Amino acid sequence: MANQRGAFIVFEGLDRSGKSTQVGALVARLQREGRKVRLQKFPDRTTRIGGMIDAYLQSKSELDDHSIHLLFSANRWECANAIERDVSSGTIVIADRYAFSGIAFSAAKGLSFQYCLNPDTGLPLPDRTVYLTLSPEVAASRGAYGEERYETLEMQKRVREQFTLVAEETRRRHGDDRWAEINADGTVEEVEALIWENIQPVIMEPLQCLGKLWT
Ligand code: T5A
Ligand code: NA
Repeated sequence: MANQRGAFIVFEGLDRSGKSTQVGALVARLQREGRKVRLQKFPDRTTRIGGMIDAYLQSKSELDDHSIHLLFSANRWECANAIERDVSSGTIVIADRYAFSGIAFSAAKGLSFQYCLNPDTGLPLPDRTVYLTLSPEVAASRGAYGEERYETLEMQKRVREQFTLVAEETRRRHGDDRWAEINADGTVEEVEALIWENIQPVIMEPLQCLGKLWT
């Protein structure tokens, strides 16, 4: 299977659900196994558009809700070719957040769901999205929210509701296999084991062509 393409796997989840912790552990594990793997964080704050997003999230600038929504999407589009190129050359690409966060956060602010979905249409379709859920009790036990915009209890509650709709939409358009919900209440090692069990088949199986999101 010399020409097998790499999988494209996305991690989404509520605040403090441990996305970055788990993405880091998974990348390290795949590297130890000798797999070609690349981590892609969204927002990618290193690009010029990413710099504008970073300033907004830190409340160093103000932007209209539509403008910032489109910037988040543009930030994904500027990375789309690299994702396609890497998976087709056999590299596994692991993304820490993606278009699903884009919809959930902007719709939670009151933009229409369909408006939020549109600009990401045609982006590389993840082979699987792992959505990490956290019970409100465990979330509260992980300490205070950070300083960034959106890190309030009220906003997180609305985001959680929107993610339920995002999950339904993804399953309806792309099938049940594309979206996996993992309970992230356990220890880092327990959650890591659940994730590995879930995504191992996706990484090992030969995959069809990379699909296009929302098409
Ligand atoms: N956004 C993003 C949009 O509005 N539109 C978009 O299109 C996109 C892509 C920045 C913001 O941008 C918004 C969403 C966000 O509000 P970000 O930079 O990904 O996005 O957000 P972060 O603040 O970095 O991520 P989170 O706060 O959501 O944290 P993580 O990555 O879920 O959690 P992690 O791994 O950093 O862990 C949090 C804490 O918990 C501990 C960790 O050590 C850490 O202290 N922890 C555990 N503790 C106990 N048990 C476990 N199993 C634990 N796992 C982790
Ligand atoms: Na994170």
